[in-house]
Amino acid sequence: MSKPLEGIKIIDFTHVQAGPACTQLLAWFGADVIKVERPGSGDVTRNQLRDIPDADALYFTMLNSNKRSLTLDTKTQEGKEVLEKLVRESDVLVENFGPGALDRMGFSWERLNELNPKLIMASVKGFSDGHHYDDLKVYENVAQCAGGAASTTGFWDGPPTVSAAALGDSNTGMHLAIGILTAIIGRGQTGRGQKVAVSMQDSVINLCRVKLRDQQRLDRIGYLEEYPQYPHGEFSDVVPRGGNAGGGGQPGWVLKCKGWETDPNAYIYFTIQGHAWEPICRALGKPEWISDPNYATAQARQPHIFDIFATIEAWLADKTKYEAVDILRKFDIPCAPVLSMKEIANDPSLRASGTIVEVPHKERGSYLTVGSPIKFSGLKPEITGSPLLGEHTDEILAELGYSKDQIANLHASRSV
Ligand code: CAO
Repeated sequence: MSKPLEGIKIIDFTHVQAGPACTQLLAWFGADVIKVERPGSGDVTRNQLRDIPDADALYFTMLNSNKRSLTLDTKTQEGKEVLEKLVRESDVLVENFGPGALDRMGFSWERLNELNPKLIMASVKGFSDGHHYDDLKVYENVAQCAGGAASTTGFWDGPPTVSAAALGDSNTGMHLAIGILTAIIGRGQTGRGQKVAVSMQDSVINLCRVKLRDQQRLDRIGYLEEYPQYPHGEFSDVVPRGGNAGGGGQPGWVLKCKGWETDPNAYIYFTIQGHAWEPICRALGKPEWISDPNYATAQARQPHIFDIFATIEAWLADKTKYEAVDILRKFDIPCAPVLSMKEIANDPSLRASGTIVEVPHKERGSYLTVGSPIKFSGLKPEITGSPLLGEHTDEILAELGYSKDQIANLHASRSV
């Protein structure tokens, strides 16, 4: 099976999560991704949260599959020369260092462009260039707070809350991947590379657009009818935290199922889609609600939506989350069980689709990781284990034209 990105060489100067998530995706689709790491230590995540002594941590292995690893100290003269050669032969350089780090290293965009005008340089930073916070270093939760996600997540009587989903990190990496692919297509038209920059704040905001929608509605009419605060509670002048309310025109909530007292995930998400009201009433054994004026329209239901959810919960009390979904799916009701990570890890459908895969690793044995969430008819990405630190150093140097003696000298000077 052909890999569409085969032949694209990427210098992967990334670390932690945002950058590595981007380059891993491109590697899955066939790009030759060369992870450049500091000799001796490498990406900090190799050592963070280790579960097996002396073996790369899952934090690293799950973000760096399908890549090759080159150790290179880019602060030595010899290291800089190797990087320059690599830049001349590559299509893309991806980095997510702190602000200014690449410039300090001597590889500003201007310099890279001079070395290879066809090169695409792709950067992740916490804030966009020129933003009043553009000097800040940023991690996941900082971005979620700066991007509007935290102020609108959680319950109204609790503090701003961050999501477990990596909205700041992996999400930014996915935006960057789209930018890189766009720049590659652009290069096909102009023959020139360009700089692609994505900020973590901007990427979070892009996912929080419905909350920006809500802010403008609130400014105009003073209330938001799909939030739990409506119609009995108070609205201030900012979008409130709405708990588990549905974000669109369909009310929904997380509802208890059989066993919730002891199982923290014995819940389903239940959505009341307007046109599905009749099937919902039939599923619940409440056919009288179909034509009752207090229930028949979405507007009539909203003032007592939590009473309706309580009735549904009473119906769910003797059903497991799986049994409930099996009944509700027959009535075309949008719903799903709340799945734990353990259930996801063992889900046969996710294994069959390649979304969760088990791959071999030289030190760890096999480990579980994510496969491509994007499915193609003409490509089935094959996920391989992450590289050991410097595993491909000599191989990559030889490809760049270094002789055995020169490679030995680079090792001796600790530049690789
Ligand atoms: N050889 C020599 N030096 C190297 C090197 C190599 N192969 N690779 C990196 N370095 C050096 C850099 O040149 C830089 O040195 P200086 O600060 O002296 O110029 C340093 O290592 C890296 O600095 P950093 O600021 O990137 O690292 P940090 O641990 O202090 O900060 C982070 C980490 C993530 C907060 C910061 O990189 C950042 O804000 N990145 C942008 C936003 C981002 O991507 N955050 C998401 C991280 S995922 O949660």
